[in-house]
Amino acid sequence: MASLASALGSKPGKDPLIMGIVNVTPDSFSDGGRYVDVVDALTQARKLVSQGANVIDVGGESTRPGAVPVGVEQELDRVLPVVEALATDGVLVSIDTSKPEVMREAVYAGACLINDVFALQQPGALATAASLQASVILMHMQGTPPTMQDEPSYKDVVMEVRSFLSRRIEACHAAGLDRSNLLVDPGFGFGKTREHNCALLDRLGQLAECGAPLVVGISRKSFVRALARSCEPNDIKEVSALLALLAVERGAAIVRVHDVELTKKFLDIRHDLQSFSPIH
Ligand code: 7PJ
Repeated sequence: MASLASALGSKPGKDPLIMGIVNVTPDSFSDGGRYVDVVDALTQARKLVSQGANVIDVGGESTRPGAVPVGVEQELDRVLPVVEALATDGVLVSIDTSKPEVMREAVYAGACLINDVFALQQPGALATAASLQASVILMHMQGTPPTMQDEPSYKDVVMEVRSFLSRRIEACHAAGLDRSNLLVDPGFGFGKTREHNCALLDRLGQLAECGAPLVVGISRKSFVRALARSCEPNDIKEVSALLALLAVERGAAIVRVHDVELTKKFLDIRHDLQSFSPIH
């Protein structure tokens, strides 16, 4: 079976991976409950794979401010059938959760990557991830989802995010996680104003200095709307894909997106540009 490490590769200039987002939740940021049903979520996931997604990120709890918290059993009921079916298809599956029980069951069901917006800081998460030896995305967030957008504040957002991610890498290493299994993510929109998000994207290269592959999730976030100067779904989609391309140019190894087809189109053009260039 394909592994995340081999898909990511280690050569500089290696093609980035596209992570397709599948929410099995009634109240996620953008899907508005369309994929509540496990069957629908699976159909959506398979569609994203056919469009070129290399990894599918399956989430059962929304992190949107005001979202209703979900219990362990309910989250497991939502995500496990989807994880299991996709893993059986041979798809690389990421589990978007902060709960140790969900991490464990999802990895047992075939997930190869844990995507934790709390960077393994919730009780029991670090020890559980260490015992599973799966790959982990450590994401930065200032505050917690209910209030994180109230008054985000930084002296230098890029340096503070970088220092947090480096500290989490060290904490994970100390807990027994292999450094080669760690990925980092600045957490666009998680306790950040539009200016903070723009600074992070502009200086993304400085985050690569953490030494771990960079994951970037910008797709359809509210600062994309601001940059698009529009709320039209097509404009949001195009600007999301354009920003994913910019993130890759600045060092992102994985882009987490809703619109796989358009993102893939842009990344394929980048790939062709590189491969047709005689000096590359
Ligand atoms: C992110 C995430 C992100 C990672 C969400 C949304 C909000 N995980 N989960 N990075 N965002 N690693 O998709 O709009 O940016 S939920």
